[in-house]
Amino acid sequence: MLPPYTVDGQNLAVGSSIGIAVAPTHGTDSSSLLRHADLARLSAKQGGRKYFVYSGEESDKTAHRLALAGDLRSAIPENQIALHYQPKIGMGDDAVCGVEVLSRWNHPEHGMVPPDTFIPIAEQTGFIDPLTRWLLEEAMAQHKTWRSAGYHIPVAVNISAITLHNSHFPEVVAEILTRLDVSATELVLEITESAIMSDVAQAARTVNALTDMGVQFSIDDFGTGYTSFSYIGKLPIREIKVDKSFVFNMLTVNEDAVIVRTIVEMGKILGVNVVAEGVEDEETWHALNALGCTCCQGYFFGKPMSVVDFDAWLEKAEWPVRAEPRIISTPRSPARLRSPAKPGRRLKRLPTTFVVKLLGRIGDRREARRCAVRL
Ligand code: G
Ligand code: G
Ligand code: MN
Repeated sequence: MLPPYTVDGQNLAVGSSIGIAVAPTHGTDSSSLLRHADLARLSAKQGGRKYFVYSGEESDKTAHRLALAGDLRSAIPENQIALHYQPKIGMGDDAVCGVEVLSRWNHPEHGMVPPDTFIPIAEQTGFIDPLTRWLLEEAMAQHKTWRSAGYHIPVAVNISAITLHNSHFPEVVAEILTRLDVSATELVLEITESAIMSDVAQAARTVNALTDMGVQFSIDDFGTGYTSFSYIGKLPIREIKVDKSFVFNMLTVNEDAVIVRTIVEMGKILGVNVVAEGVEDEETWHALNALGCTCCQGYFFGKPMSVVDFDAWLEKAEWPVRAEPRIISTPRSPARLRSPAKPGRRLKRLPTTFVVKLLGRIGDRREARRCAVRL
């Protein structure tokens, strides 16, 4: 692949995909031929292929995506995108320690379009940055509303790889926080391992610039990506979120239990908080508490809810909410992590076989061995 161009601070990876429609098999007039060639082009792009010949079979799904892409731009002005909030519960005091924003698109014709569908479309159409900016504004405004009602709730927003690699993103966040008068420590940005790995140098610049402002970073879906562990140690990450696929069956599947335990131990060693997502029952919550997990999120506490439902959930007060921020220590500095003495001693508590197994499952076996040996 060609290296990306930098235009006005944005890294633009330029690629091309060709869609082919042949007359008369795929159409006998110019408009149907062009439409079918366009659908074939989109299929090529989605499948990561250079070209695609129109087949007709995939057209319904692709045409639907093409229509959604056209509708997405008017979704914000027409109030179709809603922010839903899912609580995170802290261990120890069982209090709400934050919420995650999960966006929902209520399409006038197609009903609820899930983020798994529309976020990739927003990414492909260049709409993800304006969408994320709008989501951040809404989320921070909501944080302020809760604050004036006596609830202190830090808010986490999911950030796409494209936004993470936009060198203007820190300025955008700074502008929103200043304009809305919200402290940066109230904002958590959830990024995935694959987003970091797709351009480590730019990811590090963005994460460092925002961390300097006080914004906190969380690594989402931890354990499912293609991880290089050395990067996690070098970035000032505040928390890692154990992917729900490991949490769902941790009480019954030994391998999942080992992975969860290992990630929690690793979090303790690295000095980062560990959030378990996908906690669906009380037993799992107790088990995670016993392991020393920092925080839990899942249907057991609450599903992602509209703000009205979330406020009703808060009123029930099953899980208390703080009125004031907890004192938050600054994320550990990369320099401290690189110092070998202390981590080396503490790492002995973590059986190397666990690490190898975990990292091997995660992906890069060579890196796994290197990390394990270094431990
Ligand atoms: O809420 P749900 O389980 O349907 O979310 C599915 C996926 O979509 C999750 O991985 C979540 O991180 C992602 N997602 C939800 N809302 C947003 C958003 O506002 N921005 C980004 N980038 N991803 C989101
Ligand atoms: O990828 P990310 O971690 O951002 O995805 C969060 C998504 O996981 C949310 O959209 C939410 O719908 C889903 N989720 C959160 N808790 C649970 C849970 O306990 N069970 C299930 N099945 N899904 C959950
Ligand atoms: Mn998330």
